[in-house]
Amino acid sequence: MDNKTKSTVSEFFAANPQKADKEFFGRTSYADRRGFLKNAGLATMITMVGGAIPFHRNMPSGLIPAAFADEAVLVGKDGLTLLNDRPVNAETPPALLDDPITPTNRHFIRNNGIPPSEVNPETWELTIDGLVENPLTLSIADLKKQFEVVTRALTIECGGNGRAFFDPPAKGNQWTYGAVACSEWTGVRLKDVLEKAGVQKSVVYTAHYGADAHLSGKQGKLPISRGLPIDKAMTDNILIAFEMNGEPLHPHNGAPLRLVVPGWPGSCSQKWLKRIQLRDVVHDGPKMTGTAYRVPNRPVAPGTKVDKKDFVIIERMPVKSLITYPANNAVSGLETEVRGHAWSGDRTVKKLEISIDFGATWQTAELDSPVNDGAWQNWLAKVKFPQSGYFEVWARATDSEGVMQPFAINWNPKGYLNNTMHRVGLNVS
Ligand SMILES: Nc1nc2c(c(=O)[nH]1)N[C@H]1C(S)=C(S)[C@@H](COP(=O)(O)O)O[C@H]1N2
Ligand SMILES: [Mo]
Repeated sequence: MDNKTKSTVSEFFAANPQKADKEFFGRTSYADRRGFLKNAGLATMITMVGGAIPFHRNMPSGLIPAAFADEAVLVGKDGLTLLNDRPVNAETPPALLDDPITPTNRHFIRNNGIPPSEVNPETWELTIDGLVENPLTLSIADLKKQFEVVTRALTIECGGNGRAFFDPPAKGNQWTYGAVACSEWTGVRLKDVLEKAGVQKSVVYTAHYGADAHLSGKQGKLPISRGLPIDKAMTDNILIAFEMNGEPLHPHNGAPLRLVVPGWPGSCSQKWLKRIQLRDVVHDGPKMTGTAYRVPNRPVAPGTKVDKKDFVIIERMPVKSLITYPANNAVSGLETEVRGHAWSGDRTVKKLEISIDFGATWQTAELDSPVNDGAWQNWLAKVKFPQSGYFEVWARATDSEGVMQPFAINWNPKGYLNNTMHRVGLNVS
């Protein structure tokens, strides 16, 4: 299923309505779907179409309202591009990421398996075990009661964001720009919870387990289980989150509980979080080993075959920026505002520059400080074009260590960490 071309939701529903129902609405059978439509689902559908649906009882299973037939519609999401339907993977066009804080309906979705279909926040439990003094089993109410609840804007970017531009291509979801977001997360600090459990001296790594199912349907087989070096896990801005933008998490973004690890590959931020185990060896769960979320230990020429033993685990994400206004291919006047975001994992961005002459000259944009550690930074520039015609706006960020975004891709076999400059084409008149 990986690496397939984009499909529209209507094609997806036409090909296999039952499956589409399950993927989109979390229900399998026709009967369930009808139940779904009569209750919460109907309300959602009504919101989506903007009015009551008098004949809703007659709607066949798998029917996506014609009003949306050609758009990628995921309930509670708006305007995302569907890259894969099994598992659901969807990215956000840059122009829809313009808000300083990403609304939930614009937060991308990266699933490795099938999300749990029945989640009950009241009975959900998180276990902390392995090499701890006191293993803990905590409900969400316990988390809220026993630990300080904090709200922070935190950036999550998928390690494979930008993979679509690799040449030779790399297998996997063909993310362009939009596997990144900065929502406001509410939860408790991972560090506080681990401290309460009592981290034993021998611990070197965490292991995270979620409740999603493997695509094969095999019981007990996990789609993904990643972890963090214990020093990273004990830093301040990693959250065990139960709210996103002031509301319960979206089902595809990990409801009812997830980790949020800003600045490191999104895969560290386990969704549908059930268990954190502390280990005295580097975690070896699915997608921790082999070449998953790893890059060669040295720069390699495009197309190079690299021995597995020469791959290292990706830690912080590199410096990067996005232009969120204007949209690519927009029509612009001779003067326009240009804006976007910039980030660099575990660092801050100190400078953002834009060019309208293919990189010959650069102008410095106004760059905000992050609202808190782990949040992306918003930037803004006023641009004057000398005449009408086709122009490109390029943006490049430089981080607190003086590292700047490159023009060319730092190619690697699995298509990770593409932080090349973002460009948008404009028709100026
Ligand atoms: N349980 C679980 N957690 C997961 C994943 C997953 O498939 N299952 N995908 C990971 C990856 S690869 C990324 S990039 C982020 C994406 O978070 P989002 O879907 O909320 O945008 O979730 C991570 N957490
Ligand atoms: Mo990811």
